[in-house]
Amino acid sequence: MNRTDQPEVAIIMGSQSDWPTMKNAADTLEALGVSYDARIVSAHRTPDRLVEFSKTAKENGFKVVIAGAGGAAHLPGMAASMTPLPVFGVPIESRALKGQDSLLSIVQMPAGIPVGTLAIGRAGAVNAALMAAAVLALNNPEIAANLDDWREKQSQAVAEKPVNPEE
Ligand code: RP5
Repeated sequence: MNRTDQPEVAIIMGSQSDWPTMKNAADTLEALGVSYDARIVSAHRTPDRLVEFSKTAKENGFKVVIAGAGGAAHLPGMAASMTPLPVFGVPIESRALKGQDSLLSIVQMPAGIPVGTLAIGRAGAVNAALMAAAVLALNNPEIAANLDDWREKQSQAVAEKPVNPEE
């Protein structure tokens, strides 16, 4: 569910088909009490929407952008070229090349316009949200405390000894 009260993080993705992956970023932000807005913005299919979003993202109140795309994944880099906000890129696991195409397209930005690139797929989406929260936590004690709690719960959830699957 999107939170609409002045969202701090924009989650953008190239296609509806990216949502099952990018929802992991949304769910993680939700768990950390970070407001977000999620929308489909395709570098190839909706270039005007990309320009409009990117050029107004900062003035619209966003502080961080998370951009997920697959294949020839231009979305994060193009968005980064048109906004001064930090952009974290999530390579979607593509069918043909298992996301290696997405990863290389996003990570290999030429010097001058950075995209903070995360891992392929779910791990990247979750970690992009954690990175966004860490950025916001620098100036937001509530998010900082939520992030500390989240990490503490993660540690507590790890058993000290492995169990056999059949037990
Ligand atoms: C990219 O093309 C999207 O980010 C998506 O990962 C990929 C495939 O899109 P669909 O053909 O599934 O819409 O722009």
